[in-house]
Amino acid sequence: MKQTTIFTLFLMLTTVSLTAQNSYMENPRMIPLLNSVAQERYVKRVEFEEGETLESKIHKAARVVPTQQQLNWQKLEMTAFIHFGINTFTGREWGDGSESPEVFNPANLDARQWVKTLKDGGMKMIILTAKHHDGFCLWPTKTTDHSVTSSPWKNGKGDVVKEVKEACDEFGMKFGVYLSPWDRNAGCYGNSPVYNQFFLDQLTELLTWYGEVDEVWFDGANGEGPNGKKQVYDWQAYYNKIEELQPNAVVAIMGEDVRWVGTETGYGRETEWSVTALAPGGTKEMTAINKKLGISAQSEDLGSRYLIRKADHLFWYPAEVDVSIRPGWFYHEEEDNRVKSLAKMTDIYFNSVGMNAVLLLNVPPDKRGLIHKNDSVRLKELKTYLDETFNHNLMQRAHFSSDIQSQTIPGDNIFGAAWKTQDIPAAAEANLNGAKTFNVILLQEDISKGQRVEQFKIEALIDNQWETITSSTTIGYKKLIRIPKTTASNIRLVIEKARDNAVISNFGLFLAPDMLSDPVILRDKTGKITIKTETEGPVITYTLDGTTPSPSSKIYSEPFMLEDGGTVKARAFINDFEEQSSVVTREFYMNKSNWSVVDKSDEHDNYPADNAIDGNDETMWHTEWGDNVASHPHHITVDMGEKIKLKGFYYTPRAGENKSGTIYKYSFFISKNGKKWKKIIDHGEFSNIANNPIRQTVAFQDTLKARYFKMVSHEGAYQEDWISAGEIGIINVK
Ligand code: FUL
Repeated sequence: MKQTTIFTLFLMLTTVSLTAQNSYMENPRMIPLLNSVAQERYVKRVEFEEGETLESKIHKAARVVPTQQQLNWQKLEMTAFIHFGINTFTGREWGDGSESPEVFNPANLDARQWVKTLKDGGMKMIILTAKHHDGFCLWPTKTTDHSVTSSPWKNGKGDVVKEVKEACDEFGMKFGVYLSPWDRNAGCYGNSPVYNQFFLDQLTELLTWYGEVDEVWFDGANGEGPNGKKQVYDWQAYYNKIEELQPNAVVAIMGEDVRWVGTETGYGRETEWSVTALAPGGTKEMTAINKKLGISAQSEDLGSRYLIRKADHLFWYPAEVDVSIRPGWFYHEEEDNRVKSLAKMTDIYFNSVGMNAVLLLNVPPDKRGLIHKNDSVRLKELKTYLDETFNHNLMQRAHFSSDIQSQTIPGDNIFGAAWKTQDIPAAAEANLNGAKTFNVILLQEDISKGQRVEQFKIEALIDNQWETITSSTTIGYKKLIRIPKTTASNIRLVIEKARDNAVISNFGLFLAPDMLSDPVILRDKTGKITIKTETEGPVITYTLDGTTPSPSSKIYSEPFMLEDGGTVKARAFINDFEEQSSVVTREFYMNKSNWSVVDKSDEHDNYPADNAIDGNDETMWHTEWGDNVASHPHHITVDMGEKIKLKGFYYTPRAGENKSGTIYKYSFFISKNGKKWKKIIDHGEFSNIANNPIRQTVAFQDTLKARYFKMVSHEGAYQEDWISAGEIGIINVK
């Protein structure tokens, strides 16, 4: 069904016939052709013929269009994720499935508060983790006892999915479900046919018990490792079931409609093609296509001409940027003060929605079953900031040159229906009706016609001189560019390179309010602390006793020493303390100036093990990599110079984009004399580190005393033989 309808080449070179209109009625996934001129469109997929020229391939690439479902989804722009479940109560990121449902008891759960808070933050859909990797179901499923039914919450009579869906309906919010294919609780996981049926039954319940579902999210995560259970998922059967029960839903990540952008940082690509050579979903056919091209959702290039030359197919497979408002996906009390700052959230908005993607922002409710105030305040601030930025389009009263105006139809955007260029390069020049000051540029392509622009620039008439003020590559559904404040009387959009005539549906100019950026707190190996802000001028105050910095706290004027570690909190102020940034907290542990590496399994010449204890996240220890290199276990043994009281340790993956060598499973030992060792953690895991490689802190059950520690790796996050580490250190008791 899905296979034969949505993937059907929909090629029409004649006027719209009755048949086409009828088939659209029957099948809403097809795009209707409304004008009576000759059209050529490929809905969601195009296949090339053997030996097809690049020119002909590019011609087709410009005509791959989204399904109606994909188009509707793209227009949502901002959507929300809710991670809630067993982990909310155990403090973990990945439960192992052995948790007792007894721990699940969100006494004050109020789904209306979630939905209202997210709506007030500008979100248009909510996707709920109906089941995460631990297998605990938030609805009273008939497939397993491992669900809300066995929990004390509402005496086993509760249903989180139902409450969220009802609240969504009440507030006019779209609704989606996250159902983890990887299940660490289900006894049948690994017995492929049995688990596939179990999973289909769960899917059926979710897609038939609650009404309309707009997005189904299939996570690709699986931490089983080479010796774990091997489940062969029947993706096609899952897709067929969704097509049958919720034909209007999009299926994301391991699904065929919406693509994972490739990181969990909140940042998309500057060149973000929705028309990709990357084949969607997890079926054998699609996996084989990607294998042949050597690409994955994480590849930098998914749609360039270079890739198209090699490709046999192209797909409409747009990006979704999933990121959490906090460091973790689930709520952890200790992260209450680590809610991302407004500056960071704004940055994420511009780098997701403004980079041709949909933002999926996770806001995890707490143990009470409520969204914490720190998160709801930040959401409101974000909404206010975006409204203040976008409410006034300085293009509104601009005049475009007459040849352009003649092609437009009045509408809700500056070009009306669209400005369709004739020949490339093409320029649209506007007189702004007096000098205007702006710092944000908005561009949109009418993607119902395809995505075509490959290179453009913006020029402005500043003091009677034309200057190029910015340039970039793709546009797609939406491109937002922030530039330094610029005052100009005329502005020009130049489409320099495109796959066909560009269809620009919006061109806007805005003035975003000034933003106070948060302080950044840094420490070097000796323990010297430096605090700075991105923007110039703010006064910074800080505290070392855990209290919140206020205007009367100590003013930061120069670097200071913090040898034994501690908590530094800082805040920036502008306008005579009238406006303040958020509070930034950094926890530092003892400095490492007396530490030395006494033993290591191996090290690459350029990345010695010493780098793991030099106090600098930017330098790393890396073991040899490539074929025939030493594999796990790798280890490092550190002498801390004296006996220290410790209550935990941390591991910081290497800095930068490349996270190769990140450790997933490890053991941790301590010793007083470097001879007799005590194993503190046996085969522990850094949950979700593959997707979110940030600092991992591990607390011990008791406070311990040791002079030496040893960390041993058992498995890498990306199934590699080698390992890497930015920093490894201990959490000391003072
Ligand atoms: C990942 C999962 O492993 C995380 O726990 C989280 O659910 C994230 C959205 O996707 O793959």
